Amino acid sequence: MKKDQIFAQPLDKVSGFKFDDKVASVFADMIKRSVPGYENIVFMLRVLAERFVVADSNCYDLGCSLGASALSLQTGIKQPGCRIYAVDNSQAMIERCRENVAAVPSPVTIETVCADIRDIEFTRASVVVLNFTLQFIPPADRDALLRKIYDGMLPGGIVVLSEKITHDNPFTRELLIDIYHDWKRSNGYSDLEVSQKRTALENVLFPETFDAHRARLERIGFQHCEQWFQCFNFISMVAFK
Ligand code: GEK
Repeated sequence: MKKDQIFAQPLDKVSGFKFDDKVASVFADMIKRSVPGYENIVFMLRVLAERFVVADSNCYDLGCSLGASALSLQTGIKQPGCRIYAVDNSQAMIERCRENVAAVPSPVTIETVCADIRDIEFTRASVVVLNFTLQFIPPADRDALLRKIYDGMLPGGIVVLSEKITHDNPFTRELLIDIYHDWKRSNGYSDLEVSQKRTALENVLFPETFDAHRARLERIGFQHCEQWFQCFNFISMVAFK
């Protein structure tokens, strides 16, 4: 696994974070050292898939990056006639995702799609995963995207939404960010790397509170929206149609 050193050297100007070739080539290491609980969440997707994927349905891994979530869903699917769509608008990610998917023979097809997740159609969806992807969609577009997902889902289907969150309470907000940065440093990132990455994400990743996410999901019609995982300011939710 190639080590992420993208922000290791001082940059004259820190530009907005992009999922380009440089990032895609170190992404497996980057996400493991930057998202607490990532591996745990990805692993659990197979458990959710085993329970909620029904025969002849579709699953969607939206913002699939290298395909980790799609591959986990694939392992859990035991029903016939299912297909997984792994979608990302980064060409560099999708190319690598395609290679990763091809390396794992399975009766469940994963179709890789290079597209903006706001532009795709959803049909007969039983499990839809947005694993740390909605946070990169402009907040003004989030309702429409989730509504479209809801409309394309089968009754009883689930959406799994993992996000970096923020908190209304300033004490909690700052404390969790601080502890999160301690964790990043314990994973080998320097103060400079932590600070330059934070700047790069400033106008790219827009976190919301858990309450805001739940309110949106409920407004759209999802039921029983629960948080099933949390590590510091990173959570994963599940909601049912
Ligand atoms: C995982 N889910 O390993 N349309 C399509 N893709 C997008 C869009 C968009 N509008 N915006 C961002 N992306 C993965 C990890 S990473 C999370 C997801 C992170 C894609 C972007 O190209 C990137 O690959 C992914 O969403 C977010 O389980 O880097 O924190």
